[in-house]
Amino acid sequence: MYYQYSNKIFLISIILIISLVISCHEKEEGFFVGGLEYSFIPQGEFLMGCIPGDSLCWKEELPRRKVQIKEGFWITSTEITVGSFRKFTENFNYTPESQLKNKGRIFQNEINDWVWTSGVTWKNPLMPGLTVPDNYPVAQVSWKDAQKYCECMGGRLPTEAEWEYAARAGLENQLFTWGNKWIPVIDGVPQTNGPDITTKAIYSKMSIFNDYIDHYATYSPVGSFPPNGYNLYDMSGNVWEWCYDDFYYSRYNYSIDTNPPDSLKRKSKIVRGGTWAYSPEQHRLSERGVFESENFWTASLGFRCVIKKSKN
Ligand SMILES: [Ca+2]
Ligand SMILES: [Ca+2]
Repeated sequence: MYYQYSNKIFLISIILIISLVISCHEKEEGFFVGGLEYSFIPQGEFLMGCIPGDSLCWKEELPRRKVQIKEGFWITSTEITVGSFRKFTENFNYTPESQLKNKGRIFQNEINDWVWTSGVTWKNPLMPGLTVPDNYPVAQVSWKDAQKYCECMGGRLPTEAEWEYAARAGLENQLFTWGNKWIPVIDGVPQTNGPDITTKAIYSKMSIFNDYIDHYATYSPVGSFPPNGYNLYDMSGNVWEWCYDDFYYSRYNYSIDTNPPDSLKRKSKIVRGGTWAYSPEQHRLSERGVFESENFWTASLGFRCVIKKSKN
């Protein structure tokens, strides 16, 4: 009797595991994982860091140097969406940290600062009780949440070098994904979901691209603006994106084997790409944001994933 019962448990477990794998790795036309498309980025090399003449270049974006990407890789064409992230939490019985702690970080215009607020989670990223549709980028996710999702999909977060290489798409000496002009408009078409006039109408303290209107005060559905040359959407704006790498203040000047000074040691991670919120200059392709690697998530921060596999 016990033996039969054990066998039944075993069979049900196997079926559950198989169905989890299928639901996590559902294949559609092209290369899709978790319901999201991945684009192939070929191997190559590029110049990483500030372009010449960038007056807003921070010290930690230097020295500009040649970096080799020795193997091609696949990267999510869009930011990870609310819908895909929800399926991941259901399929893997995973509870994101914002949900566990029932709090998130949002901008409060009155005090011109970001504050932890209860009832704000990845399900309600902007205010308690307000959900966002499934095709919007997931935010209020910690580095651990993001890396866990990517691992489930068979990958990991992009390294900082992979991220910048993919974002530049072979274009050298470019300040932004759309070119070098501070107005993100080409032929009348808005090029990024950045802080704009519609954002300013809600958050008057935020700085915006001058006279820019993209019609999204906060998030936009992923893929709402033109892609770069690698078919990647929202490498500029919408939400900032976690990278795999640790951050040291002058990491570019230290080899991985070198211990930075104590004052520079922080448990921090790199974020890239700028957001819908606050600061236009953070959209520069070489801009390196930094947030705590533990116990941190915020309304303007999401991610995408890298999967290493051959092109064919
Ligand atoms: Ca906007
Ligand atoms: Ca983005």
